[in-house]
Amino acid sequence: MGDNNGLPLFVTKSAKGRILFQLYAILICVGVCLIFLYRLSHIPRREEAGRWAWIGLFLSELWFSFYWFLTTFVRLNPIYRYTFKDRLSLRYEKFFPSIDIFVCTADPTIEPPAMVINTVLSVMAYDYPPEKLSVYLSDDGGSVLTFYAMLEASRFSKIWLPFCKKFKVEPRSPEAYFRTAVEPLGEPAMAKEWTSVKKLYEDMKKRIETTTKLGLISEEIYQEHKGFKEWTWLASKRDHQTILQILIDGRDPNAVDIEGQSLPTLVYLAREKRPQYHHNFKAGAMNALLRVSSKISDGLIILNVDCDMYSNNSESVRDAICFFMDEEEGHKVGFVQFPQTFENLTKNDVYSSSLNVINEVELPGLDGNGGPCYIGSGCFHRREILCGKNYSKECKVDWKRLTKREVEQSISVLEETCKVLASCTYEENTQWGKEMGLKYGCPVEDIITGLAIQCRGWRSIYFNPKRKGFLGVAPTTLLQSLVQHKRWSEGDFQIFASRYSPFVMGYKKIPLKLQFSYCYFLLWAANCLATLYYVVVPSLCLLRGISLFPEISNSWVLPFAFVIFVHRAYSLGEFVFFGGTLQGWWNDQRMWLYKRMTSYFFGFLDNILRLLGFSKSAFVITAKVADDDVSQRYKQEIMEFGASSPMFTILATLALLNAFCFIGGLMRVIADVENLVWERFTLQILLCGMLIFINLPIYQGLFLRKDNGSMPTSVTCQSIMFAILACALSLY
Ligand SMILES: *[C@@H]1O[C@H](CO)[C@@H](O)[C@H](O)[C@H]1NC(C)=O
Ligand SMILES: CC(=O)N[C@H]1CO[C@H](CO)[C@@H](O)[C@@H]1O
Repeated sequence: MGDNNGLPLFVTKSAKGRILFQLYAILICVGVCLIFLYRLSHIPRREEAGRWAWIGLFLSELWFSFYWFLTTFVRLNPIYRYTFKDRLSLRYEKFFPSIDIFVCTADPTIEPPAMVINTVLSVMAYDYPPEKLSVYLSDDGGSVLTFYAMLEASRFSKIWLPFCKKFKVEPRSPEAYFRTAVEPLGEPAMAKEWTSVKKLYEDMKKRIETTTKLGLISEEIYQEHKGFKEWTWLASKRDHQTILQILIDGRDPNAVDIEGQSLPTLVYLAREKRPQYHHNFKAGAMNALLRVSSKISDGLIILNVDCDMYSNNSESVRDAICFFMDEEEGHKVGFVQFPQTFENLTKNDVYSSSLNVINEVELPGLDGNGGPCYIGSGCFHRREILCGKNYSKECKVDWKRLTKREVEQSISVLEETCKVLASCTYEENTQWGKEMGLKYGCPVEDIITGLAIQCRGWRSIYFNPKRKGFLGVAPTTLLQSLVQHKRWSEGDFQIFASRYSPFVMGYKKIPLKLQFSYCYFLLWAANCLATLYYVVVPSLCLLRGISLFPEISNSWVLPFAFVIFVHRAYSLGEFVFFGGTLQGWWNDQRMWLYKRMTSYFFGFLDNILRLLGFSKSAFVITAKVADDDVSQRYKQEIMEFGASSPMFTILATLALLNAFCFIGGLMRVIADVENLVWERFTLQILLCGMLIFINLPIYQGLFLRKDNGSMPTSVTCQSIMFAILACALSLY
């Protein structure tokens, strides 16, 4: 049998219906031009009221059109990738590269150890030769509880890995598997084994959760592993020595599972932390892992996953190396990015956390325009590329010729040599954080790291299989979601306004169309001003009796109606085509608005403040556990307020403001109905009415709901005051 040499290991396909999309784009373009024509030819004269409001509206529309141009640009040429794992296996099964998997966690209260080890176990159980697999956990919380959980996981893996093979378990996170799986029928012996493993898992989980709740390690457990001694001198999570424990040494012939098969290497690392040294957040942790792993297993490929993103597909590694090992294209590939997908979404996805449109349309679009960005989790890199290597044509790797470097040292010597690599001072006067490893100095370090790799000449690949490779936990409250987006948009905009901007760093290094596509994401925050303007000014003008749109009987209404209708219809079509519901789309529209009015606004503001030298950007982790009450409401898709936050004050104020303006405006046109005043205000009334309609959950939260998730009284009072004040100011 031939090994079908010459056939590629992956194919790339273009999206269908591109002509239709181009047609849509041209139509919108024409509509927008007509709107501009109207705006320019109807500017109110100097002495008329509303001249400035008009000009402001025009500027907002200019911004929207520019941003629409970016979104369209991203969508022009989406591509989709498909792999051939059978060909890979035939050709290379014996020559697979070694893989190091990095899992990062930062705080045992926000990221419970029981969840972390489920991720760890799921990646240990990849369908891949175990001697070529190493799993590293970086614990920036320096928590003995996480270490204890890892110790438990290292023991449980000896049962779990053979169990996965025997029962063809999918997904391989025990929690996710046992949550839905039912006991297999058939042989009683099999059923018995299945039940006993389930029981073992549940016992382990209970032990970990009890210990976590207690917050300390019992004397009994303390004696079980020498590693616990490290915590005897631990001052605090911000001030401690490096803790490095190799829990399973894959080279050790005695490290086998219950069936006698070898096990992947498993390492726990809490890098050194000292108050006088900046730790550089996750980028710092990743760089420490890069150095430590280079001494222990030195895997050629590196996968990094967030601790809440378990592997949902045991073949993802094989998928990824199809790209790296392809004979024609593989040597150009720098990294392979999987999408971020979530398991605990509700049907209509009330906070629009699914990222479906980004995952299914925009990232394939980026891939078509030159390569997706690196989004921090679920990404496979080649080690040397992550460490700063430039692309050249001679970079072709002969995977069959690669010899594995053997590490001779004993485990304790190895642990000692590696500790130095994770110390605070190691990076002083080196290129780490600059030319090597992940870059420092930005809250979204992943984006600039990916961009830098592309600028060094490497191609990146976006791979979005039907069955998702990694599943995480989506935010379950409105505030979490808004804060998360604030962080993203702020960091993105910070990149745009720095020397890492794709137009500066990528100049002549990546295609212009990719530079523009990056900007689509980097300019999220900049949308806030135009949106806020559109939400506030037309409504206030309605209250005051200033018309800003053409009369309903005027034919200039047509371009407005056409653009709004076609644009939204396209958005709805796209959303539903990729598995959304109608209600889900409506929720998505609402979140679109809320993000722009709050997250992006604060992200933008913080950037401006930072540029002026005021505040420093701080990294907030989003909580991944929720109490019962909150998750109950989440399941019922009731919007969660419940905390006082300036974000909510803004949302509530604007919702009330629109309600007041709507009532005021209606009264005005009804009073003057015989003069056909309503004709001049129809579009403004519609806009205002639409905003009220989309804000219904806010009015409920303000006035109707009595549960803990309703709007706090302080927010209600403040927002009523502000809204009345704004209306009064605009009237007088
Ligand atoms: C996760 O994997 C399971 C099978 O193991 C599959 O049924 C499910 O569809 C996957 N989830 C996603 C979101 O792809
Ligand atoms: C961490 C978290 O909030 N998980 C929730 C995800 O959603 C499911 C139901 O959809 C809940 O049961 C989990 O508690």
